Amino acid sequence: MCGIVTAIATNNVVPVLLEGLRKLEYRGYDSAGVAVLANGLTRLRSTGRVAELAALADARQLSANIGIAHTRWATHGVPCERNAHPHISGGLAVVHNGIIENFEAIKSSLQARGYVFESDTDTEAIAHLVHSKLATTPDLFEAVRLALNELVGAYAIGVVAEADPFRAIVARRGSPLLLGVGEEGMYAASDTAALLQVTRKVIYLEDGDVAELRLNAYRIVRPDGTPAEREMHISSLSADAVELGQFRHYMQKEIFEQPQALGNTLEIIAGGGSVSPQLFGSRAPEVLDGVRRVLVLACGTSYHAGLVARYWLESVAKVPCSVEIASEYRYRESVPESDTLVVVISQSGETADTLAALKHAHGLGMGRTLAICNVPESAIVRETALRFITRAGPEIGVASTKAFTTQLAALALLTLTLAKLNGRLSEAEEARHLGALRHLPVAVQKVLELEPEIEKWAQRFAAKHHALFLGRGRHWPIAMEGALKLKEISYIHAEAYAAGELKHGPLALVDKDMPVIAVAPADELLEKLKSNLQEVRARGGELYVFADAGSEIAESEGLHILHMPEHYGMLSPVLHVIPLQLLSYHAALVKGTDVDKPRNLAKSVTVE
Ligand code: HGA
Repeated sequence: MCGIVTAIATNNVVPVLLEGLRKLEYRGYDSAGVAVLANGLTRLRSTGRVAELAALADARQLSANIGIAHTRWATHGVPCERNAHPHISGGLAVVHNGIIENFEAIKSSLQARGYVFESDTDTEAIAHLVHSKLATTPDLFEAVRLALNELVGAYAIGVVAEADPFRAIVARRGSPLLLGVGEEGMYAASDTAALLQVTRKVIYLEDGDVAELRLNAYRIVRPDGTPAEREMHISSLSADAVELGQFRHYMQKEIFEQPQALGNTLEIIAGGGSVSPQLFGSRAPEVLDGVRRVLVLACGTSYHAGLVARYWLESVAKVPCSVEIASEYRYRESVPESDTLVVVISQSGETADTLAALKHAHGLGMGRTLAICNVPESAIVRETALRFITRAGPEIGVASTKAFTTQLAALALLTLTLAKLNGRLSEAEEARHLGALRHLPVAVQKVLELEPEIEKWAQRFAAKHHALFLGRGRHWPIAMEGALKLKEISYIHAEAYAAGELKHGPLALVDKDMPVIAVAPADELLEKLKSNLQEVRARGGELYVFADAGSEIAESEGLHILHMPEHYGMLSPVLHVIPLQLLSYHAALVKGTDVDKPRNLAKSVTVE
C-alpha cells in the first residue's frame, strides 16, 4: 500500500526515484510525487500514474543527487494534488506511508504556534513537527528522531531538507522500509523490488529505527538515539520477476503461474519426501509438541484460505480449529489457551491488521505461532516462532490468486503434519495425500485449459449487477473467494452463501437477473447441493455450475455446466477456485475495469 523511495547518489537520482515508484505501482496508489534538492527544493506531484509524474519531471528536466518519492493511497484527505506527498514545511520535505493517530492534537498545537496546513493529511503534521523541532535542535537527524517520538501510529518516512543537502533521513515503525547500499549511493524503499535497479545489498530496518543516508555511509539508531546494528542481506529476488511478459495483466499472468508456484512451494515434498515438523522451521518439533487446537488469523483472501484449512484440520488431523478476521480478533476479548497454535496468513507479511493480531496473541501469552507468507523477510515472518514461505514469486495483481493456492498447499502440509504428530495418519494415507499434492501442478494446468469456455460465461454475466455464489462444506470458502474476486475487480456486487442457507433468506433475491454460480464437486454434500440448485431453478434463477467428474448434473434450460477435469478429494478447493478466478478476470475485461489496480484498493495493506 503506497510506496516510498529515497535516494542520494553521485549520479542523477531522478530516474532511480521514478523507476522505484514504477516497481511499487502494484501496491496500489491514487497519486504520486517527488521532491529533490538541486539549487533548492523542487516538488512535483500528480494525481495520475507514475508515468505522468515522469513526464512532468522530463518536461522540467529535473535532475538532482538527492530526493524522495512517493505513491499515495489516501487515508486522510481525498486523493488530489494538494494532498499528494511530499509535504513541505519551510525547506523540508516529507513522504510518509501509514497513519498518524494523534495528528489532530499535533496539528492543533502547531497551528497555535502559527503553522499553516495546506493539506488534509496527517503527514503534513510530521513535516511541520520536524520543522518546529529544528528551532531548538538544529541537527536534522535529531529533529526527526525527536519528532517521531511524539507520534502515535504507523509510519515509514523519508525526509530531505534544503538546509542540509548532503543527507536524507528515513525511519519506520509499523510500515515497511529497507535500506539499499549501492555502488553509486544509498537508497531506501518500501520493498526490495524498487531497489534492484541499483543494488541487491539490503538492510531491513526494525520498528522504531531512524537512519541517515549519506553518499558513502549510513547509520541507524533506535528511538532513544542509541546506535543500532542491522544485518545486511543479499536479495535473491529476480529483477524480471515483476515483468508482465506475454500477458495482458499481472492477474492473468499470476493465474497461469499457479502450476509453477504450486510446484515450487511443494518442492520440499518432491520425490520421496514426507511430511515432518521441520517443514515449518527448526523449532517446529518443540513448538508443535502438545498443540491441541489451531487459531487462524488473517484478512481477505488469506482468511478464506484459513476457512478451507478448518475443514481439513478438523476432518483429517482431528484438531479443533477456529478462524478469525485479524482486525476483529485484535479488538475483542478472547480466552487464550497455551496449547493453541496461532497461524497467521498474509501474502506480503506486512498486512497491518494481521501483524497487530499476531502481536495481540503474543500479548495474551500465546507463543506458539506460525506465519504462512510469500515474502521471506517480512515483518510477520520475523515475529513468529515458525514459518512456511510459499514460493509463489512476487504477486503484483491486487486481487490475490497464486498466493491463495500456495497458501492452501502450505495449509494442507500443516494438516498432514499435525495429523501425523497426533497419530491420525497412516503411512498409506500419507502416501496417498502426498501423491495428490505432487500431482497438483498438473491438475491445475488442466483446469486452466477451461479458460475459453469460462470466457464465454463471463461475457454473459458481465452485464449483471449482482451475483450469488454457492458452495457447501470446504467449498463454501471457495464460493466466498469467488464472490470476493468478482467484487474486487469487476465491481459486480456478489455474495456467497453456504448453499443450505439459501432458504433462510437469500432465495428471496433470486430471479432471472440474478446469476447463481455454484461450486459442485462430487463430494459427500453433492446431493444436498443439487436440491439447493433446484430451489434456484424453480425461481427462474440462471445457474452456472462448476461440477467435476461424477457430479452427474445435466445441462438444461437455464442451467449451464462446466466439468472440471478431475475429482480431487480433500484438495478439490485448490482446483475449484481457479475457474472462479478466471471468471472474475474475464468479467472485468468485458467491463473494462483496471484489473490489476482496482479502484480504492491496494496490494499490501499496511494501514489499519
Ligand atoms: N496517511 C497518509 C499516508 C497514506 C498511506 O500510507 N498510503 O498508503 C495520507 O493519507 O496521505
